[in-house]
Amino acid sequence: MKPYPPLGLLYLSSHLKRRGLAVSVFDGTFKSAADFTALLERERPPVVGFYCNLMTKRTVLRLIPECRRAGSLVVLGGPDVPHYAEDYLDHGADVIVIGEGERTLEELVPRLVARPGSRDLPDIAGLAYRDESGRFVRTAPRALIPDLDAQPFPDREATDIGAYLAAWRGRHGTGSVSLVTARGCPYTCTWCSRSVFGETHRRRSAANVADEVQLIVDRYRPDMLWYADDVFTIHPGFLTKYADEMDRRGLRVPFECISRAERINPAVADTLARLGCHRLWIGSESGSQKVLDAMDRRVTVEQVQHATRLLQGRGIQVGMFIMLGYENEELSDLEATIDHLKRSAPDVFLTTVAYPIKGTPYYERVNGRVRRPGSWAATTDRDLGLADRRSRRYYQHARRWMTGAVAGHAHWQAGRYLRAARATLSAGAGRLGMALTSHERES
Ligand code: B12
Ligand code: SF4
Repeated sequence: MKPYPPLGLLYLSSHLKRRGLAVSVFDGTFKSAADFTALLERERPPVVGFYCNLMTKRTVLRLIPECRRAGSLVVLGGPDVPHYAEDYLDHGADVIVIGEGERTLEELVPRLVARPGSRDLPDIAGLAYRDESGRFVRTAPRALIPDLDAQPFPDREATDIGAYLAAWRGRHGTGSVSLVTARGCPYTCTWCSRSVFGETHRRRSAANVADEVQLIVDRYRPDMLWYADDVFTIHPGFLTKYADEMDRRGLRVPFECISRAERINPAVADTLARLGCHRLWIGSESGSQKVLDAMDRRVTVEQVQHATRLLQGRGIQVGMFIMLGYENEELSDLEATIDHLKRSAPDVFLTTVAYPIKGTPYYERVNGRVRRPGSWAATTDRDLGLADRRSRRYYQHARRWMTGAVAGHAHWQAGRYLRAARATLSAGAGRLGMALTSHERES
């Protein structure tokens, strides 16, 4: 229950409206499939576009036939489509948009509306489709939008931000709104999908971002912001300018963001505190340098621990993402991660078992051993396993071990001995489970 609206769709909506196209957004977060069907039947839109990522894929595949029954053409975009374009076309999509959607849709939609039956689209960059003879066509790559400041802000009025804030406040007492200050990340972490923006980085100016925040504050009065950038502190010069700009306007809204440990130094931590950062998430991933290097994370375990101290010393909470089950991870690497978590004491950490997303270097590395536990349509890349990796059950136990050991340590340090004992027992049960399942493999 920390929902955010789909920013990509809201960007597409504002862009297309500015170009004079009639667009409406169906945001499914608080709605049902029946609401969508009713809308389809009422409006019968000539073109329906869907945002496809690992989470929306199955719903999209379920709704495509309904769109076709209503006489709508189906266009798909988002991070999951570039590497599965043919599969999506085989499951009923008419056209796939690869990369940023704004300019591609601006050219594509009028063409589809004017000639719905035609698939003569080779001059529109950023597409994949089957031509009239059934041949798979991929057009030239779409150039990235050079000036993000020239783009309109996301069309938040096209969805119900009030419903999002109400959901947040009902559950957490505070309401949050998301925005992005940049697009793309130039780093090369092996498991990360950069299928939309590539390995590029473009950013908006400090004044342009502050204008958007001013608008968000005036219109929606959130208690918090979520900067959904890949690496919020990637550019220290931007951060300082942005903090100055916000100060000048008397704007200070608490926020959460994600960054990288080596992009945090004392000056950056001071600026984050000045801006109102309440929690910063770090992709810490592992306490084993061997595993971090294999992931091409380009960061050291010590840098993560140092950044955590710098941030917590300024009252900023630290959240960490931890990944289990990466290539060649041994028991000693898991032990190193527990040790790292005890030393750095993040305020919260979340664990994921590594999964190879198609198109990533990790996927390429393990390809051949990738196992899909069902048909392509019934599964997503989140379900992909590796032939000789330890079983899911093993990693469930490893999670229990990790969370129990780290919590036990923290309780012990704080003198909460009963809770420390309980957590340590839970860790022991996890460790035992690992021993009992260490012979199991995924498939
Ligand atoms: C913020 C974020 C989150 C947030 C909030 C999500 C939200 N509702 O806003 C949280 C933390 C909850 C989250 C969770 C997860 N996320 Co996430 N997330 C992001 C992140 C960092 C930013 C998304 C964003 O706003 N981008 C900015 C907009 C402008 O870009 P965009 O959405 O891609 O839209 C553009 C194009 O894709 C295209 N487009 C989009 N839709 C459409 C539709 C049509 C019809 C067309 C033509 C074009 C088009 O045009 C848009 C404008 O140019 C992205 C990485 C990234 N930088 O995009 C990952 C990312 C989307 N997440 C990802 C993943 C894997 C997840 C999780 C599954 C992780 C997990 N293990 O649990 C969960 C799933 C949660 C869920 N229910 O969806 C992957 C998706 C990979 C994939 N192949 O699908 C990404 C790409 C990260 C990565 N690099 O691997 N995520
Ligand atoms: S995980 Fe983060 S830092 Fe690494 S490539 Fe992806 S977005 Fe960039």
